[in-house]
Amino acid sequence: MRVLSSNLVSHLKNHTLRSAVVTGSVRSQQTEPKVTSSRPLIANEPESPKILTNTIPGPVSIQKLHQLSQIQESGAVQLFVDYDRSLGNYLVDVDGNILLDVYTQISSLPLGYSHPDLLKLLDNPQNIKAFINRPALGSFPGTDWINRLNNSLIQIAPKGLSNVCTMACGSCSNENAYKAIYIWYRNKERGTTDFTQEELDSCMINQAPGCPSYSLLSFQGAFHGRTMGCLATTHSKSIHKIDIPSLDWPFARFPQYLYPLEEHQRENQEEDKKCLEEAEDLIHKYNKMGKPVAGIVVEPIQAEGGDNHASPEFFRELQQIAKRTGAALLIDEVQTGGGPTGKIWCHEHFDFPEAPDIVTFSKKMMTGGYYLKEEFRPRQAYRIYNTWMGDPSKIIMLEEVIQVINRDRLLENVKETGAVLMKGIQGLEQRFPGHINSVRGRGTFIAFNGSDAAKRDSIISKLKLLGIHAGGCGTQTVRMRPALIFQPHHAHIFLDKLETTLSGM
Ligand code: PSZ
Repeated sequence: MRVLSSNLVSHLKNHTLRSAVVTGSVRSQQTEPKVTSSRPLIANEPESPKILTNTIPGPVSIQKLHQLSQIQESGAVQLFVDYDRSLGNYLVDVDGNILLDVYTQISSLPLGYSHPDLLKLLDNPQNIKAFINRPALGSFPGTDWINRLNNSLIQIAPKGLSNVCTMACGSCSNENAYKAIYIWYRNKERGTTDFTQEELDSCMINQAPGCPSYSLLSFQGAFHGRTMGCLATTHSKSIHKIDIPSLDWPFARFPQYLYPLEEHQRENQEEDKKCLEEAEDLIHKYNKMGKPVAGIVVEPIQAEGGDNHASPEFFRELQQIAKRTGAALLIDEVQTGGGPTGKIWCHEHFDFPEAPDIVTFSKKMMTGGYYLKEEFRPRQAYRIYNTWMGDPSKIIMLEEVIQVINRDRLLENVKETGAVLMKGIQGLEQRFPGHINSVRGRGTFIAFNGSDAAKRDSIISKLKLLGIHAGGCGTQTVRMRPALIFQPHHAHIFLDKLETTLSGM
């Protein structure tokens, strides 16, 4: 294996700081911010959080939770939201509490709540028809569908990926992308010949050769969804997997870095190397076992698993392993895509010499789906297909989201705000090393660890009572997932409340 000449530090932890310095927009430099920091992006947004109840969820949420529990399992419900009153970065709950939302519906609101430009879409009668006439897109696309795709998904396609397939959610994007990989792999093996009768017959009884014993390599700590195929590649929490039959597919260790990165370069490079060797060894092992590895699936930042980062060198070498072993490389950008890392696609930070084979998305992209190289298109219709194949109304919204991102320079805003957050949390880490550690991130996609799981949980619940709605991931991580309209003045409110929380511990 190529020796890794990584400089993790320059690419990861300080990434946000460095990029902000380059644009001259860090507050401490006292230069006039170049971007949007002084001008609120959302008119009439609340100025600060306001908490009215002694507990969150408050009494109204609790009462509704009780009612909902009569109808369905509701253990994951945190609170009920008043979406009429929620605006911008502020979520208003049914008890009237106003919370600064840095979790944003599990990282899925690009422009926060009730963005005026999205609301305006409903003034256009043409759009209303698109909202109420949901087509079976794979068979009956509308007149404007091609334009819509060109103005949205194609406009922001990762370099080198010219094809796109829309889907409803993240899991179904991954699930279908896995199928695209298997079809591609089998085509390579089969050459140009058609399916044999034996293949056609055996697939009907779930047997080889029609259903080949291919596998997909994933990573420990990964989250790719909860549907059957995806679940075989998800390794974040046992509660997601328990009782569900799974597949014998290989999974390798994902790097676990020591922080601060600048003090652990050697160990972390070593960690990259070990994980990459394990991945390549596993692929060879499974290939020999008769379960050829057709693809590798990986998140650019393992999100649910605890915001685990790996270096650009790790990802570039992983791509080389895929090439050497004939496997496809799928980058799951469901949580990282759409701008929170300061680029539309997180993998753009990795400087891949060529595009990954498939990139899946959902969440901030409004629609699910995946980009693919043309060779990953099945040659026959209906092999990757479902009723809706996405939803044109989501594409109309995405089109608008992209325009707002460009007009309001939201990627610059993310970098600038990310730098403020990173600097502030690092400062708090230095003051409260017994409470938090391992601050890391790109853009506003930032996380830090509590000293243990209980401390993390306590930080999140104390923050909530101070009006900050934050989320956790992994075993002891607090994650920041604000909208792209989260500005430096919001970051300062967050930092202030985090400081109060940590001081009181
Ligand atoms: O709390 C949780 O466990 C959740 S709920 C949704 C997610 C985690 N994440 C969704 C997700 C993801 O983060 C990555 C990287 N890949 C795929 C998925 C699945 O997307 P959905 O939830 O849209 O099916």
